[in-house]
Amino acid sequence: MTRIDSTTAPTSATDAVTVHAAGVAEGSWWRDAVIYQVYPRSFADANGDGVGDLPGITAHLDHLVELGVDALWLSPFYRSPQKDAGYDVADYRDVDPLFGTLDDFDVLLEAAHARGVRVVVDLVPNHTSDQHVWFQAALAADEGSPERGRYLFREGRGTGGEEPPNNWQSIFGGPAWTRTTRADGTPGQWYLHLFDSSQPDLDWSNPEVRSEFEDVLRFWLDRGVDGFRVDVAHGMVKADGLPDWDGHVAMVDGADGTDGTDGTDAVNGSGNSGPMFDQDGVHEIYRAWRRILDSYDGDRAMVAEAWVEPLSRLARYVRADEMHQAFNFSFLVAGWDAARLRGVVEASFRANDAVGAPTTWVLSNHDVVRHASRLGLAEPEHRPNGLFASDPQPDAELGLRRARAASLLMLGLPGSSYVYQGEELGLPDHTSLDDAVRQDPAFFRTGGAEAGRDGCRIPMPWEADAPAYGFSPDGAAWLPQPASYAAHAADVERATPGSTFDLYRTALRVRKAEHLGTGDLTWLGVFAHDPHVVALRNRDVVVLANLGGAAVTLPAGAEILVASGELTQDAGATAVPSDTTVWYRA
Ligand code: TEU
Repeated sequence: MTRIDSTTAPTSATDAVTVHAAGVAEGSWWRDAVIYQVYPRSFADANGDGVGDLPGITAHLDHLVELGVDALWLSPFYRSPQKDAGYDVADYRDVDPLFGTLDDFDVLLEAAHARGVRVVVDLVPNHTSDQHVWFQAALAADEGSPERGRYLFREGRGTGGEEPPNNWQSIFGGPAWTRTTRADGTPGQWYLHLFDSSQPDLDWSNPEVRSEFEDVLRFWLDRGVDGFRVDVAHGMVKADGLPDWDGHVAMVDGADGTDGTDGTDAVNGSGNSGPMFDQDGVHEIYRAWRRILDSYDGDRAMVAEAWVEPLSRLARYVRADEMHQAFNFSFLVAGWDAARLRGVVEASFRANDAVGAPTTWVLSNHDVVRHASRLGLAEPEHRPNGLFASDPQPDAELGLRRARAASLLMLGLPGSSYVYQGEELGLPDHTSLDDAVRQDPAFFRTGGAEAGRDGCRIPMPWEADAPAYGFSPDGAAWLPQPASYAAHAADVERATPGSTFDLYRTALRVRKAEHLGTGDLTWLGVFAHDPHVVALRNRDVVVLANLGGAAVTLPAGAEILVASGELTQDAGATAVPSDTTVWYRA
């Protein structure tokens, strides 16, 4: 058992990480905001078609107010054939009938604002749907036409052009090129799609593409949104000539986000360093967008979804004249390892301090196995793209215990945190979905080798005893919910002291009262190299996560503010058991 007392817990100056955030105006809402991701198709279904919708979100806003979040980020609800769950946009200025109408959006925005909750919408600029008028016009137009010039059409290689223009692979599996057919039935040019073939990539060297998206930004800013989450923000600009690349196009997997200079693992550079990612030219786009946002009142903000490492490269997206935030996926992939977590936290602050930006933290979203399941896997640092029923199943109890501890660690860090719908209920993934109901294009494009992301996109359980756990009025649900969701239903959790909802609600209240989001960080020296404990001081609060097997005894008189699990007693002193995080004042 490790014991902390005043003699063994020095906090030397070298352990302090000052969070400068020099580029942030005093009082900027996003600097320390807790932002809740709503995945509209799975949040709440008001009209009974089995797919969530905007009126469903409006009807459940009080859940979010009770939770205490500052803002919502809505995944795409725009007109779309839904080939990639709305990340294939056919009309950037309209709501898909599946989700409601523009009026429904205005009602939601007003209702959120009336409750003091900001609203961030998703912008998908790397690609459109193949049903977008631009792409339809491009297919109908001649090779070399201005219509084709908005996308990346190229001649094939080989004598008859039968080979793709380069060797790039789609992130969802298979080639990143699809060949078109001419009006006369003969094969024509190829077009690039980093994702599904229904998601053709735009050519961002074309000024018309730039001005169109600037106009889309204004459309939503004029409606009153508080900001944008920018999809694939690292992918819009491709290297000149679209050169071949033998790397593997994938999400970062198992890297630790540091730049390798602090003694931890070097960067896993295979993921996103290819000619389609993180090109220098992308930053000029964000500078132009920043000027537009700054021309509006109300402190509008942008967050980059950029799977970029090391963190010093990611920090370039949050330079003072670019984005406000970038998702810290290095934290998400750090697994459940004290040294790695400390390394990522420290590297994050150092990288962002260098550009005067605050940090963000995230553990789950609609693209990854939820952390309540991920941290229950035998190797939590390895992040499969979904799970099959035939895979080794996560330990649900261990996963939830660790997830609660991980969340309380995250929420105790200075900066802004993202919470994915359902994590406040401790939801696991559906890890045994029938393949017949899967919808993620990644499942199909990998020929079933990857399960894909459906398991983390299961409709929310609102009421334990209602059909579809209250997701829809008559029990319809676009994906089946596992039986385990009954115990996690919001009505049960809201009323149960010590539930995961109760933990998040308490943590958010204390976080706000103690101003932890704008604090600084000092590592507790006694644990600075501990293989099992992450312990830091943020303002007057100590955040201590015990990832090891043995309990950690707290100093006498420690005033417990919130704990992710039951604490124990050790000779009259409070002790933190395995896989538990505590906030205390000492
Ligand atoms: O994700 C971008 C991205 O890199 C991830 O999609 C990741 O590679 C993928 O989830 C691996 O399975 C964004 C969105 O978050 C995602 O939902 C979209 O499918 C994708 O862009 C295309 O728009």
